Amino acid sequence: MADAQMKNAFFLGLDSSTQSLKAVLIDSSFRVQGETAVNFDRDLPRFGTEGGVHRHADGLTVTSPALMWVAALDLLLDRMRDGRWPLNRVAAVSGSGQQHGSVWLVRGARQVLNRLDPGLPLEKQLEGIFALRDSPVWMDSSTTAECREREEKMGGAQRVADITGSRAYERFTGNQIAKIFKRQPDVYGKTERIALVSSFMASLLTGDYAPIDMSDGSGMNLLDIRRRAWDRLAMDVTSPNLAEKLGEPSPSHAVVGRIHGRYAKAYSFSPNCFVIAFSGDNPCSLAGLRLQKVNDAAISMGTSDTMFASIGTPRPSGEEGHIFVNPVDPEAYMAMLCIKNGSLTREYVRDMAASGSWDEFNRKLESTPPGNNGNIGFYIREPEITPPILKTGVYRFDGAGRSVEAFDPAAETRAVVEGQFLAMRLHARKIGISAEKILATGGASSNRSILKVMADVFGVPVYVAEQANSAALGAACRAFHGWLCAMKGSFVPFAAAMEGAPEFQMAFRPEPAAHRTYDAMLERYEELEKRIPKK
Ligand code: XUL
Repeated sequence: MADAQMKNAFFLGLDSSTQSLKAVLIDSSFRVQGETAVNFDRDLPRFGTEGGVHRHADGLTVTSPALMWVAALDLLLDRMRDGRWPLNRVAAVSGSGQQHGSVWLVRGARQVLNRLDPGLPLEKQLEGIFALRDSPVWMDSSTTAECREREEKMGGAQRVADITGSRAYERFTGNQIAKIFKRQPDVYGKTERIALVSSFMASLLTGDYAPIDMSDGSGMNLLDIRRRAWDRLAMDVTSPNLAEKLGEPSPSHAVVGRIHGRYAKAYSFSPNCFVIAFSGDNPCSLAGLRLQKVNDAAISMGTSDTMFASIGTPRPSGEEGHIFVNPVDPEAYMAMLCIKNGSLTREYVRDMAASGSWDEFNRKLESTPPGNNGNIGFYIREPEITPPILKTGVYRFDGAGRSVEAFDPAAETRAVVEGQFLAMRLHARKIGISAEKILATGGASSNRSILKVMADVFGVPVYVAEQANSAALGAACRAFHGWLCAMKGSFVPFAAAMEGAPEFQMAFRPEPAAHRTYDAMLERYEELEKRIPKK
């Protein structure tokens, strides 16, 4: 039955990221049939965000208005309808969300969701459901005190990592919850449900509280990643009655409901359309890039840069990196590093050293030799996550290890790109990622000059996913996978579900001489990194 239905079916992936809400529609041969997006700053200027967020005066707190995500969903759906997408043939929808962000829903919100009206904008219907108007997002780094407290109460950073997959991190939702419980007890008290961005977006579609999936749920410092259940101690040190407010976590491939009648009426979705658990953007990218073999790694270059890989046995580090439950294989895990100084930092150097032009940036980058004549730079424009460097600043060292004020513009362009990949290689090794091939994705993956440095630093072939939106595409693939599992009545391996998906294109093989230069440079980089002021 599944095979016959599959031929005519479409699968929809949404990606609620920091700066935009995107949609990708695929058919059952994984061909992209539609793409559209809502950019928060441009399309919803009344929310006053910059890059999709509000940065608060303390320099640490970063939030987004939760209602903006609601308004964005209607706008996105309108665009799909106006673009005549065959929404009536969508068999399943799933989604991706920026990780760690939390949405605080007030008592009674569930009834409001249940009763969504097709005739009214979502924003009007849902403006009253939030216990907290401004949702903390992953860029927030205001919870250092809560992190230290968690590590102390749970028996140290390594112990927290052993249980939850990561030591306590400022942006991880459990620490954000602990902060709100402490500083805004009234908000905590009136909250019925705390959702992640991913599960919140799923809730808008099902018209009910959708569960947090285990993969995105691993980014909270609350889930026991081996038992795949909330950890009692981690919950107890956070806040009272938390399990009730979070609900039970669900496997990432599970059907969490059918689409609410509102969307059937207003946008002609089939009332049978399944909603598959939404997950985090990095887990969804792993699905979109089909990383299933151990040591197949990906580097995603967006607002933040991340590097991740599927792994079999988790070896969490009490110092850095993350281990999450794998989003497409309930037995496996994924390892990940998040580097906050990603595209905005590359753009800072482009503006400073290459008159704001990528062409000029690339020309300058290519005019310099691998190894940059020994020059190494650290561009910490935002408090950094990997390695943890809270104090912002730019640090430059010449070939003799002397601190210098500036490089010439060409050296500046190479220093930022080499520095980012050397940091990834160094820190990925520490959480058990030893890449044998790398799939590049995200905005900067279309920049071939940058990809060449990536191949040479890691010494492995670099492939590109022709679809730059790997999180949205991954969400669509997960919609397909979840639907297939539901139709077959049992778990179908993701690799089998994805048979027939197009191959990725190789962009570069490493040049052995350049790679040797980087082998030697890595040690110097590690030494210099220790000299950077961290706080
Ligand atoms: C991952 C992380 C970021 C966000 C951005 O831990 O914080 O990659 O998911 O979208």
